[in-house]
Amino acid sequence: MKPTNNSTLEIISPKVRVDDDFIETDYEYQTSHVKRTASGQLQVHPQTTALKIRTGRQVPKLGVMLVGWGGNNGSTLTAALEANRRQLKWRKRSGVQQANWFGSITQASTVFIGSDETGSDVFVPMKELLPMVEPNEIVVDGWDISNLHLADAMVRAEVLDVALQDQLYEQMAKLKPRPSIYDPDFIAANQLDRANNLIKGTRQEQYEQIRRDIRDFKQRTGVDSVIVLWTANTERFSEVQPGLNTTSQELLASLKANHSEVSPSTIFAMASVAEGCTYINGSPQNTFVPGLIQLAEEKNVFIAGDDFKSGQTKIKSVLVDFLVGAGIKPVSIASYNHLGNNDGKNLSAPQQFRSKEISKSNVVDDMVASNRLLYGANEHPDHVVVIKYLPYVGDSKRAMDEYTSEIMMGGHNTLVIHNTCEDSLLATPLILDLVILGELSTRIQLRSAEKESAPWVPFKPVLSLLSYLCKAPLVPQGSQVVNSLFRQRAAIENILRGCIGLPPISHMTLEQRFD
Ligand code: NAI
Ligand code: DG6
Repeated sequence: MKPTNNSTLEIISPKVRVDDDFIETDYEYQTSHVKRTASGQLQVHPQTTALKIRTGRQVPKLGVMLVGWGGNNGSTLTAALEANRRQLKWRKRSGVQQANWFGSITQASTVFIGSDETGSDVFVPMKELLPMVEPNEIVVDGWDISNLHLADAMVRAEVLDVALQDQLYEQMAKLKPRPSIYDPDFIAANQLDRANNLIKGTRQEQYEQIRRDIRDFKQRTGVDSVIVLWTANTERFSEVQPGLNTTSQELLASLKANHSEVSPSTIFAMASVAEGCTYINGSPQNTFVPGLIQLAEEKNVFIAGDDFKSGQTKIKSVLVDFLVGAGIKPVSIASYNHLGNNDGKNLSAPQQFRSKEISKSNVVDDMVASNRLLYGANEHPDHVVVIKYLPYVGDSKRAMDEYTSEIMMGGHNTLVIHNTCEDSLLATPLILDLVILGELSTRIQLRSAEKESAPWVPFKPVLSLLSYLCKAPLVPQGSQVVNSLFRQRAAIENILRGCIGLPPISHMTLEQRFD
């Protein structure tokens, strides 16, 4: 069985069946259930569950609607899609550069498959594991409170080389963001001069307009499915209160009553869910108030977020995992950022900074909690996050981190990291992965193999599989938040492997360690 038509991979297994519609596997899911006894003993019960997993093979024509389309990320994604589609090349001082998707796990990373007869490891591109949306086929549209067309938005962003911008300008000038919802109470006051492309009316009327926009996009382009993704400015947190937004009914009533605490991003998410479209939040604010989560659950529509995990936080979710896993105790983490793009300008306002501070700060919690040999029950490393707006550096964000850890016998180890990069060139490939993996997730279902009549079930509406790409992963109620990048990636790889009948990667390599 070849998982995709152009895959170099062929699975030879009686447990995998393929027809025109599905790849179906018989899968033994092995896990351990732990019980705590009254005396504090941990009883571990290894469990094996017989499952069937199936993945739809028909890849839809995917439309992506970006909220904040004319921003640095939105314009860079649009330019990158076009540049890759046309396989553009351009001259830089250092030579000729070709369009690529570096930084995307689906497009530019490989997955370990097994060892060959010489004992060498064999890897294949992640995108060859299962049928996935091809970036060149994605159709983009979106909204922005600024009316600049996408070519001028790309120029304003100052992210891409000018020689590339020149090749894209004419095409991108044809793309114009739809008017959007502007509420100056939610984003920084310094964004006012961009706000010239607005949907007027009450919140209910704005919601109806967004729903019409989604339907209009579908109808004009003929896309089969749409994902809506927020890459607009970071909003302040909205209040969460009984009577306002703690249930779906409350939220719908608050929308109708034009309640001032229903944020633009929550209106977009409500409209997206009502249209049956997956909604992804690339910013830190609490768009997903409890009433919104309930709405998504009632409609069985995916929601995922929060906040792209692109640079400093990604490293943190590797480094702290490594330190704690090595039995070393991080005791102080200081993270400074300065950047000069519009994101930095918006984050220079206290309430918007606070949203980002929260999302950047919780990232070490689960790793600290995993090791009670190092940390007491309420003990936590000191952790500060500072962000400063420095216009001159533009999109070239500087992130400086100092990690101090306690090592043996009261010794100390301090690591200092300085990270400079174009922020939007790290975030854009994540947007691509979010929509590709988000779409793929709609085609994966599993069921118990024990009863023939057991129904196929999809992932829960809160799509935690995308945690790898998010700073503050939203997970279903009662599930554990996992921030460790290694564990997040392992979840993606092993689920994709399970879909084609391969076991999880254990790295045991017993065949190489025993005769
Ligand atoms: P940006 O400021 O360049 O773009 C945001 C765009 O959203 C602007 O064009 C603005 O006019 C528009 N906008 C604001 N409110 C809107 C609304 N209600 N409806 C429609 N459009 C609206 O910011 P950038 O750099 O593109 O980042 C976007 C978001 O992604 C920010 O919230 C940022 O914090 C978040 N993010 C960015 C990362 C990165 O590495 N670039 C990583 C993690 C998160
Ligand atoms: C300042 O940190 C600006 C932010 O928007 C970040 O650039 C963005 O959230 C990326 O953060 P990180 O921690 O993943 O590098």
